[in-house]
Amino acid sequence: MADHLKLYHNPQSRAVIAHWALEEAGAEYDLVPVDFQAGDTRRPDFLALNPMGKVPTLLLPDGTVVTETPAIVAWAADAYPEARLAPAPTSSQRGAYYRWLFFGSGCFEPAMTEVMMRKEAAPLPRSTVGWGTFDDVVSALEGTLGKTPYLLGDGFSAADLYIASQLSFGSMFGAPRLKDSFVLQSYIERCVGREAHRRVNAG
Ligand SMILES: N[C@@H](CCC(=O)N[C@@H](CS)C(=O)NCC(=O)O)C(=O)O
Repeated sequence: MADHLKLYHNPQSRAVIAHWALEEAGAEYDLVPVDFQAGDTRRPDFLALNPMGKVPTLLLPDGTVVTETPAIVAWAADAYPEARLAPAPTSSQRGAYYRWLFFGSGCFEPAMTEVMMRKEAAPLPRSTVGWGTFDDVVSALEGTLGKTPYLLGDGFSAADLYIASQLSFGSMFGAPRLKDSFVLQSYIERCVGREAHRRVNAG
């Protein structure tokens, strides 16, 4: 059993999103460095925690393991309600909150993988793949964020933390449209300008 939360982490990975979420939540945690080059993710003790051999992986004090970045983000938001990162389950905003969290993993991430890693290939069939096209995904985000500063309106939530992180990675890796979108770039700036994100970046 761990005494604190333990976040298995690598600074060049999606684990920085989970790290930001724990910092926003005000959680006490230890970062456990995971060295990809040294093969840490393929070691039996790590695979026993996460058979996918991936970070982020979060170990709770009671021995529960949480994997998958949006699950860790959502867990942190609910486990530390005083940080106000998620609307209450009964709030009228809860549906939109789920929508955008799942949009991040179910639409943005695979759409970006397709557009960045299958550049030469014909697009996958729009009506069959769950994300339609990368253009559809970007337009959906721009449509909402062109009207309100955050996905749920005026207030930041864990859904923004996840989506802004993905948009920021996508911009960094040169995904189409993102860098040229004033709406999306100002949204990223608003989100990553938060104190908790600065603390994570400062190491
Ligand atoms: N579905 C996972 C993906 C996690 C993932 O792909 N992590 C990569 C780094 S960004 C990783 O751990 N790679 C190391 C490896 O596969 O050995 C999530 O959303 O957290």
